[in-house]
Amino acid sequence: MPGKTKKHFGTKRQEMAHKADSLCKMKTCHFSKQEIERLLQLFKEFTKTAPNEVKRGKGGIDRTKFRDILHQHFDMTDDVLMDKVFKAFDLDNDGYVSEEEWVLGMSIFLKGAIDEQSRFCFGVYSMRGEDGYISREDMYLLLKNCLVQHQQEEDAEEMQKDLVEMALKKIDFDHDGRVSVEDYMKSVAEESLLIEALGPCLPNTKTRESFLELIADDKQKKHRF
Ligand SMILES: [Ca+2]
Ligand SMILES: [Ca+2]
Repeated sequence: MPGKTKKHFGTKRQEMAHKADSLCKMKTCHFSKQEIERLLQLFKEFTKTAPNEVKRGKGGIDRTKFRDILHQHFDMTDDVLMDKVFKAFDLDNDGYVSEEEWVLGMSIFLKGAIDEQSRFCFGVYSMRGEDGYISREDMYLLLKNCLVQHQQEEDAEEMQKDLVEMALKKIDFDHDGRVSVEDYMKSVAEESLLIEALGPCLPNTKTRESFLELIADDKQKKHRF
């Protein structure tokens, strides 16, 4: 019956508005209520093909889908880093990015203050959940992809080691041979370019702008054009 469908639709809208409202009030959320509603709509689209339990509110965006989103909307290509960004979004570590994790993660990713973003990048690089530091070994693995394949392997290995020592010198603020979150945040506060020192894990200006445009509320859109 058409009446029934309409009522159902209305309830869903209300539910979303209510959710957006409570997320909007959170201190760490930098979005307007309408932007959050757009983000929740996108979330719904991204999980459209997900199994029923996800649709019922458990789970959310899985690793593969999240990687697609980062690739499509944020030009990211490095699978290893994209998986780490996914882990940084998946705060409760259940293998899915939930609605709340999606909105709060995007808030840092797109609109975070420098200290929020450097903490986020540290989380990406430090492989959260282990010892809480970025070690020489972690840095070696992260920076490996930055170097173009060298003809002689021995030379390449030397270059990688040099690169790690150089990077460590810059971001190991207290010089104890490993990078803590404090080291990292102090280094970035002194030199903001260091924020993505170990590989791209934030949107660039172009992709940030176009994603914000995608979720902009109508008022802002009119203002812009
Ligand atoms: Ca999760
Ligand atoms: Ca240190």
